[in-house]
Amino acid sequence: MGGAAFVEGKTPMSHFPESRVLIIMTGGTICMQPSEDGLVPMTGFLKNAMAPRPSFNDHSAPSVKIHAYKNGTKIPLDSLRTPPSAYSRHIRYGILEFQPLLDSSSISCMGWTEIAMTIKENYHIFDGFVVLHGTDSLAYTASALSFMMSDLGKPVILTGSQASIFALQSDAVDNLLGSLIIAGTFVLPEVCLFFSHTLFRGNRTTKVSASSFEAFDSPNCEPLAKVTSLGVDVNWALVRRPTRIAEFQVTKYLDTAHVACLRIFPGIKPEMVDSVLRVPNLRGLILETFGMGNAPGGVDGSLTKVIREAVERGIVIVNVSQCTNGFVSPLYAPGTALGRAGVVFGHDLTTEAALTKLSYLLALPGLTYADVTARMAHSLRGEMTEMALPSFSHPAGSIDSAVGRLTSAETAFTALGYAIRNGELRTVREILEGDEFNQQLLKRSDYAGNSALHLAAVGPEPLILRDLLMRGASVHARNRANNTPLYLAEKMGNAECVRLLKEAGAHLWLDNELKGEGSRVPSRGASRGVSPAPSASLSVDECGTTTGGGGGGGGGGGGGGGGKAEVGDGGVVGEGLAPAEAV
Ligand code: ASN
Repeated sequence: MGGAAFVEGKTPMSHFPESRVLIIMTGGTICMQPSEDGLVPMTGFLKNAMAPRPSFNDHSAPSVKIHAYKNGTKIPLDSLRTPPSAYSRHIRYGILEFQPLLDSSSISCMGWTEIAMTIKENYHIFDGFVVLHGTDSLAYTASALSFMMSDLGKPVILTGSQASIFALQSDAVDNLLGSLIIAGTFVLPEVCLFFSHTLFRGNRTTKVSASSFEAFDSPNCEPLAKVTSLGVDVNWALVRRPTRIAEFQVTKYLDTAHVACLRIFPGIKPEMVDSVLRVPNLRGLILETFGMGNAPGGVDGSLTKVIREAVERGIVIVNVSQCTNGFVSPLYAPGTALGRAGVVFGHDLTTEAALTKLSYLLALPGLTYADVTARMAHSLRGEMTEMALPSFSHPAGSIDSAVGRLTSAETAFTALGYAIRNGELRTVREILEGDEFNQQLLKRSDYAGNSALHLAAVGPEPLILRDLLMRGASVHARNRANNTPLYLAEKMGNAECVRLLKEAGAHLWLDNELKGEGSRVPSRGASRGVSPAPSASLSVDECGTTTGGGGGGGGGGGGGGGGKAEVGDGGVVGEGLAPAEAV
């Protein structure tokens, strides 16, 4: 993930655009230093831990200030930027530190609210967020944040380390650098956990080792991405996409005060379970059972009786497995008894996800007991594997002959570009029907970095734009000129597209963005059809979807200008992000 153009010790005039990432430092071993009282978190992480390291600081403009918001107040932050990554971008970042910094064993619902609200306040001025956090409760925090944040459109990446960044041998630099680069490069609209070169969906993770650098696993869900010597290999088919038009929202509170977790063991007495279930004001219990959801039946079924009575008192009881791998099933006889007693089967939820999901649902106003149990049994944020749905047939069977001859995603993307330009909603739908194409084409971009949504933003048919949004196209993707679909729609005066994009959470980056001021990176090859600032006459050809030149598709790099083949070989004109706004 090193930068091809970076020479250590030099401060090159960079031609590459910058992404902006806000780091939220909550504490944890990553920032700890030895003291008389053992390891304690140290403040000043940017200055003490990051500034001296060349991979975090290209010494381009050490005094540049950016701004961020905290509790409604705009505050200036020192910033640094990385050398250009393999994706031909710098990541400029600043840090907001918790006061006080915490060992993660002390994090609570208040800390989660603080993280979530900080992201909400700064959502419009950063491309992505990295949360530095101790590892001990990291999987709980990742799960909690995933439920608190709905309709997230930007990456939120949690990380930490097993050894302090100040230690000679540590995993801290790799974990932090990987998180920064991913957060600043890919529009991954999920709460993720990055550790040991692997990006996981946050609410699928669990801490599996107290000391190994491979501290986390996601036993029932493949990683979302892997970092290798070649770059970041994102499994786009797995990445969640928005399925409705809605703005990013944060639910501020979780009801962690009235839920508990209990691990079944051989010989457990019904009275023990009963006394937990009679804790005053208890509203929910996560029951960790054996294997596929087994619990001792008892000769007289007394455990089941205790559980049934609690359910009748309105306590939500969720069955999850003690095994890290696999899922609970109501197939076993005692399991069936639990099911009849009203226990919800949590399928392959981790305990961390089950506990935080239940706390989230119990905090939502107006939900009945039936609403909560129904939602517990279904995936809200990809935290559990849904039962298999009937698969769609291949699209080629149902579409007209021209499209039916498609042999590759590149050709399909070109066909999609033409259909968008011509305002042919039906053809657009036909091309996108079918799970395989649907997933790939929304992530693709042409040689100028335009996604299907960019093209629709300048096209004649707002219904196409709406359709793409409903299929999960990202409103935050940038083309190679660093422009978002909203910017292009504004520029074209497509009022309906502007309205829809804003409704879906899109925003302009700077007050002066439309004036095209202040943020341009010099062009190095302006003759490649990349329009420095798209003009009112912008056409699909200028957006680069024709079959000539760039070959109709830069590969599924995902947005944010992120695809390897999409960026860095000329004509890059920064418009959306100022290198760093002086405060
Ligand atoms: N005790 C530390 C914490 O969770 C462990 C770590 O970060 N590696 O804050």
